[in-house]
Amino acid sequence: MSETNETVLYKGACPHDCPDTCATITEVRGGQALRFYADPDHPTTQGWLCAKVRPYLERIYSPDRLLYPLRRLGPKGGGRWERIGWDEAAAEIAGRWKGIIADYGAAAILPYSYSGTLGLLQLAVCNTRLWNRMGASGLERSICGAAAEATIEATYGARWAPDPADVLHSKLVLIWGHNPASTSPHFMPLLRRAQKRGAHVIVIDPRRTLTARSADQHIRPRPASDGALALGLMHVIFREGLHDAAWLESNSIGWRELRERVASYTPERVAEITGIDQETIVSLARRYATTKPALLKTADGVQRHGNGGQTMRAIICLPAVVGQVGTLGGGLFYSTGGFGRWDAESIGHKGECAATPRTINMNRLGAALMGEAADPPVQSLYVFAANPVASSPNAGLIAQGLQRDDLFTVVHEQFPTDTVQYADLVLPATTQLEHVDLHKAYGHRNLQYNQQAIAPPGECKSNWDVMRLLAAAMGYQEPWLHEDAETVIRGVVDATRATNPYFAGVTLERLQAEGTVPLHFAAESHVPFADGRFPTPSGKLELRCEALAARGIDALPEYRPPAEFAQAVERSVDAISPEGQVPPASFILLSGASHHYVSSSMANQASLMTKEGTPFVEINPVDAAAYGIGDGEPVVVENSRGWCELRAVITDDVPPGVVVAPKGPWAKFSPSGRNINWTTPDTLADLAGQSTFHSNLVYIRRASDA
Ligand SMILES: Nc1nc2c(c(=O)[nH]1)N[C@H]1C(S)=C(S)[C@@H](COP(=O)(O)OP(=O)(O)OC[C@H]3O[C@@H](n4cnc5c(=O)[nH]c(N)nc54)[C@H](O)[C@@H]3O)O[C@H]1N2
Ligand SMILES: Nc1nc2c(c(=O)[nH]1)N[C@H]1C(S)=C(S)[C@@H](COP(=O)(O)OP(=O)(O)OC[C@H]3O[C@@H](n4cnc5c(=O)[nH]c(N)nc54)[C@H](O)[C@@H]3O)O[C@H]1N2
Ligand code: SF4
Ligand SMILES: [Mo]
Repeated sequence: MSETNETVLYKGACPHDCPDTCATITEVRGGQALRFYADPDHPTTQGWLCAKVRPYLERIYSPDRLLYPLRRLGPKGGGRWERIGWDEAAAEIAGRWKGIIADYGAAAILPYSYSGTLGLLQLAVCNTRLWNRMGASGLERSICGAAAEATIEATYGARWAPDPADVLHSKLVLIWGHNPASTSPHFMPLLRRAQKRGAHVIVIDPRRTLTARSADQHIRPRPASDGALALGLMHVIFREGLHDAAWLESNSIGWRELRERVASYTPERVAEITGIDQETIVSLARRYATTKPALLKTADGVQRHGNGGQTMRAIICLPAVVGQVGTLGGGLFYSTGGFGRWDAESIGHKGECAATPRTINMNRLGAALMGEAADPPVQSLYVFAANPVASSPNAGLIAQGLQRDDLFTVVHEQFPTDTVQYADLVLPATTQLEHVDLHKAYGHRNLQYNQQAIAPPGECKSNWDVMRLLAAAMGYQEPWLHEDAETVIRGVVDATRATNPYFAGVTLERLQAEGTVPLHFAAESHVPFADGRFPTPSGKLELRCEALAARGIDALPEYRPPAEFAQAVERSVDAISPEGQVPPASFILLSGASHHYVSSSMANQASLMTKEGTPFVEINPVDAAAYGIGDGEPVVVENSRGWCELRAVITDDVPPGVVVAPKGPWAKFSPSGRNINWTTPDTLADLAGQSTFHSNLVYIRRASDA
């Protein structure tokens, strides 16, 4: 950090939950960040930042930043605070925790964090060390991509994806349940170039997204019917002999059983399930099987349904069936995250600690606070790098749980979020410009070091510095709870390099000097799985997966509709309408990424809120007419879990029967003081404890019809 009057440039990494993990530069003079922009030399950042992060200094220097520790005055949620010092805060937290540990055991303490930052130090290390030492409850981190991670690891053995630039070799790009124009913007120029070079781009998404608009073809299945579509495509491919039998025979197990499984997924049946006509299904299958190289790029849309695990399983089998795994410009692109697998022991020191007493699924936070976690009850919640009241499912129940008088809640945050509102103690957090960290990406194959560019404002502290302070207050002596930031990062980098070949040549010194360091790929390992070796139990790509079978899961992909949709009729009778009226129809509500926020991060930044507009729900003109809803009119979206008010946007970007309200808006800045997560289900999917945000049936009425 420089306080001098010279201009100094600091290399950094965008910390947000976005596959692009952009390389940034902060220009500092006299201790002030004057400019913040993209590193022109980074292979995927390519010298530009997205609309969300370009005005980042607004966020860093926002007058809304939390600057001092605060203690609640008056009732929970009342928004009255007094400023306290860090020593007092740490002593109070340690005192409360020691009491809880004495009365209930450390399992009564639950740390809750997710993806405010994706840093090695500020997230991965802070998720583990202190809590392992304490013996606190563990958190099952399944709000985002758990089903995809589990199914890809089961089927392929590792989450390895091509270099994004290899799309320039693709002749077909199938983008499935993924909206990179908003969620991975740096993929778009590459996709455009591939398209100009003749690649045919197909988007499969019920909604006409920004990505779908610029595709050559847009296919719109009914939500959560994608599993049937994938099995139907395989049906046609096998029936017409378009599968790559030679590749399947030598590189996979279970392809004949899979062929049998898909026999019943005729185009007739699949058309009925998906709402896509038979000709489109057949021609998509033929095109996918015969245009090579064919890249299948998917992300998180399809897995956030009740049947999301098996849907992912079915989709990720496709590249194998057509022999595209391990080809340049072909294969599966979900995440590059598997290459940068850190050495886990050096992160969490779990081997030196007792077993985690229990694990609570983060999607069940409200239920856990309200008694589902009973033995012991959760008596203290420590939230950092997350905003569950805005971003987690069934948020009304979370807000209710957070009002329990006997719950001690600490929230470490940059801003006064919806979750901060319910804290007993609030701790002020640094931003990415004010701390160091190391990042790997899930959308490219480089490591990025983030230098500290400016001093923290007020009394803000980084996650790791707070962990160290709390460890000291608790009296924990282990040296690994007291190391400085660089020592921690060095330790993890060195340990990872010793076991992970992609870290060959990576050192802290190099990271600090170069900022961006590419992971190491030998020429023959540039294309994942090109050598036909899969780190699965069988060493092959497992279309039939015994490891899943051992967990009571179908060993082959299968399609079943999500239970929430099957129960539509009964649900409409029980608790929907207080007057006992049964509304005439329910809608499937999808709530994917907004264009201008990352989850709820940045959704308090005035310039971005203006661009995104009043929190809205998109409704098809046919449905709007049937309900007498006008464009721009306030509507109430509701179900048995809760309700919120949104602005109606009438558009055929959504098909009849489906409505879309993006995640992100804060409850406190929404018309009714609630957001869409007051309606989303906290039911778990068929696999990996995955969230099911999109398997959400809602009713809609005009707000004026009380
Ligand atoms: N601008 C922006 N960028 C982000 C984020 C953000 O909030 N805003 N969030 C970040 C995070 S945390 C994540 S996990 C990633 C997510 O990245 P993506 O997965 O690309 O984003 P989503 O919008 O969650 O889902 C993608 C699409 O799935 C579609 N979808 C929903 N249900 C179905 C279905 O049943 N079938 C099909 N075929 N499609 C379906 C939705 O309409 C949506 O367009 O993005 C990251 N990047
Ligand atoms: N309806 C609906 N809801 C969804 C989804 C959906 O598809 N639909 N998607 C889900 C997905 S994919 C995800 S990943 C989750 C994300 O959910 P969360 O992980 O809760 O992410 P955010 O809502 O962005 O909240 C992150 C918070 O961390 C804070 N923060 C940032 N950096 C730091 C730091 O260094 N230290 C500390 N202490 N705080 C920091 C930010 O200010 C922000 O308030 O949301 C989920 N919510
Ligand atoms: S949010 Fe994504 S695209 Fe935007 S700057 Fe960060 S990493 Fe890059
Ligand atoms: Mo996510």
